[in-house]
Amino acid sequence: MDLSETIFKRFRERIRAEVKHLFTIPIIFSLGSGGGRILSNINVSKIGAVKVAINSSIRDLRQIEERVDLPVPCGNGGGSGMRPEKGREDYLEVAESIPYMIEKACEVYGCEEPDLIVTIASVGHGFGSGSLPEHVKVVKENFPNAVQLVFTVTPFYFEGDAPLVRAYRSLREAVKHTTVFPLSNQIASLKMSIDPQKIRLTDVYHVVNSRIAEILNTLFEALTASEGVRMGMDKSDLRNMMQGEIGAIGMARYYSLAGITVDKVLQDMASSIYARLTVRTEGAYGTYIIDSNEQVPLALLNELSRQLILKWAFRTQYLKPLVIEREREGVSIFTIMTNIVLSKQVERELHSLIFGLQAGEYWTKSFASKIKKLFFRK
Ligand SMILES: Nc1nc2c(ncn2[C@@H]2O[C@H](COP(=O)(O)OP(=O)(O)OP(=O)(O)O)[C@@H](O)[C@H]2O)c(=O)[nH]1
Ligand SMILES: [Mg+2]
Repeated sequence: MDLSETIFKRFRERIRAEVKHLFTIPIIFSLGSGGGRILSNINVSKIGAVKVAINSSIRDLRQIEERVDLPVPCGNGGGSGMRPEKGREDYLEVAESIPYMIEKACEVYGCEEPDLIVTIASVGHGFGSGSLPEHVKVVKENFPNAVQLVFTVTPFYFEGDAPLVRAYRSLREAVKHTTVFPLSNQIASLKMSIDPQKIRLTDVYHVVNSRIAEILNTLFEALTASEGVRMGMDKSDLRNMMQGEIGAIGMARYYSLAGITVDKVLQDMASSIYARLTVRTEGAYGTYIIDSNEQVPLALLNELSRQLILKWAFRTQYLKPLVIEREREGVSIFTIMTNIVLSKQVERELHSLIFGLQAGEYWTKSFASKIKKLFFRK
């Protein structure tokens, strides 16, 4: 064994000994019917989280009750009728019990306090849209030290302009309290090459839900790794990175790292980001996670960092990768980017709506002015 290898080995062992940080995710909430269906696909057998589905529709809760731990009905049980104000009222009936649920989940999980509190909401109709801003506020006020990871599915364009306006109105309020990761149904279906106008809606939902659940399951698995952490990330690193209104997460998965180029990784990560992003001129905050069944070569880390800075406008300030090497199937690589402005995202989405960048995306000018008023009023 030559000298540099010995030093490298010692270095590796030292990093390993120092890193104890893996995040606790004791609870995952869902808000709304779509949110509940995605939550029902989340696999918590390894991460140990309690799944809590909150909704004003008892019928929709029944559909998933076997695949969540706690269905929480509210309102009159018949849905919030596409009225966000009603959704908000319905949620406020149970809002007080949210901190208790989180504490109980911590007890079950065996942690003092949560590192991460996850929420998956579907916005565009009544309950999800109305409850989201209240929910993120309650969580933030009661658990100021926890990092909130909030995912929201947004409507397909064919649903009409009202759901989109409701969705963005809800997001606009929610981002005052925390960074939100939007997952657009429209963009997801386009990037997965499914045409929502040709295939039955339930099938489209099914495909989109499975894909989103796959991304989240793999992400949670990495964030809760209990071994093999070669280069760690702390709760404060994660918190620092959650900047600005909007964030995005991209994932690439391979059987092995052999023959994988960084260009390919970036391409694959970009194709799994279901939002139209415009990074602020000051750049994006973010980092990446590699959860691998083989040793990760330094060259890959070097090149990935370099390209994210060069091509994705990442600032280096919070760029602290999480590198995990352990027995598992394949390699998963994620990027988490934040510090994106909601109005910029809407602007880009509007652009493709109005000018029809993709078939089936054409929309009217009156809709544009409606949604523009939401964001671009001086
Ligand atoms: N990906 C995905 N999106 C869904 C699903 N169900 C609904 N959505 C989307 O989520 C948005 C909100 O719909 P719901 O979740 O049904 O609404 P809700 O919050 O239950 O609202 P109310 O029923 O009016 O109280 C819609 O615009 C749909 O496009 C689903 O199973 N998967
Ligand atoms: Mg509903």
